Amino acid sequence: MLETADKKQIESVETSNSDNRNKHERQGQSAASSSESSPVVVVDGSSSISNNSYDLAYFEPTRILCNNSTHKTVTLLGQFRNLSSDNYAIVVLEKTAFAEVHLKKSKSVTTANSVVETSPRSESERNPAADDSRSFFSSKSLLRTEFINDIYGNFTCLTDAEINQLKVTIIYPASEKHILKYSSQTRYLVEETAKDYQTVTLPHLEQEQLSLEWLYNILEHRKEQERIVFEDPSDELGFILLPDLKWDGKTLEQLYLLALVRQKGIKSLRDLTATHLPLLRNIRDCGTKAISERFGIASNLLRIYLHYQPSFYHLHVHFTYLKHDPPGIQCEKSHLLSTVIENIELLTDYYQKVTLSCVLNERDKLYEKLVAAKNSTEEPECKRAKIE
Ligand code: G7M
Repeated sequence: MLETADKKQIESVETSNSDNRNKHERQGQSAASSSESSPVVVVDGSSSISNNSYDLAYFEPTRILCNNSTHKTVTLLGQFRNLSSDNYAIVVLEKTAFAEVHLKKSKSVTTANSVVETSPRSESERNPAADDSRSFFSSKSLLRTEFINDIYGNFTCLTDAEINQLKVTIIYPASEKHILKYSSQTRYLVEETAKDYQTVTLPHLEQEQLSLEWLYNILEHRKEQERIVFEDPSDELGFILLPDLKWDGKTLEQLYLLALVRQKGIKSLRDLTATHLPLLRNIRDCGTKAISERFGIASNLLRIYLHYQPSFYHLHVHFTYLKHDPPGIQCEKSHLLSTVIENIELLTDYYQKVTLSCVLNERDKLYEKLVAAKNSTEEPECKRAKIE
């Protein structure tokens, strides 16, 4: 059984990945300017599969890291037998939301034995999510009756595979840090004071953090170039706006974009002062304008925010559709851009002074270090409430 993968196996997976991570991160650093060095590939039908060939038929899952029935995602650890017996991969399978365009009556004309398409097939193959010739209400949908009781009926439905796709994210080779990040575990709320940040968090980040290679690849147009929605190339105010890894870039109902700032060295909310206000306002104004023009979604339908703690310490801003609830929008993690701007306008060093609450996984080294630092200064236990 996957769920009961024994501890020994898990330990060997993690040791093996730790070795590979070190190897990989060394390679990543030395290959910073290579266009073929990214280990992260989104398999969404539109992006190229770098120099690796991913085939789920070769994937052997060894452990379920997380099975989230709310978000309808399952995260698996395993190996691609056709790639390497040393490296491990994380595969995230996600059932996508319904696109409203597929909830209208099919534009196809149904005859006794065939379906005649009314729009060119090439477009539907390129972008099925935006293809309004496909519909759940067509002859391709087969209802199987579970039961009918009086006026109530339950059915299963086999439908047009093109509009019933899974979004698949693959991280390969996955490091120990990735495995931890993607594993379901108990999370705790921590109050990080300004002093904690200086004495614990900052030294921790200088020692270890997730590689920013994927992000520099985007900023330097080595990867995901065709996905860029908007770019301001200026050194000081510039940023790139593009679909987040969590979005397929097509299903409007799940719109999720990320603004990556051009400036290097702004790690997070903690570094922001009044000098960054023009940059933050530029991201807000140009980002919302670009989304309105490209996707027809007005600024008051967007949730624009920063994470604290983020996973990646290079400043970036999340843009998500208000009617979509992706992971990471909870109040213990998100800081609305408008509030961030307002706070800094009131007090330039607000984020250097304030105590910030954040949620950390129980096995996150930063969590262990913050707790140890608090225990050594006898911080009362009540400051760390457990989150179910
Ligand atoms: O604020 P935080 O660091 O938690 O968020 C980082 C965001 O970057 C997440 O929403 C990820 O889904 C997104 N992300 C991570 N990676 C590795 C990639 C990537 O390779 N491409 C894109 N487009 N987004 C990514």
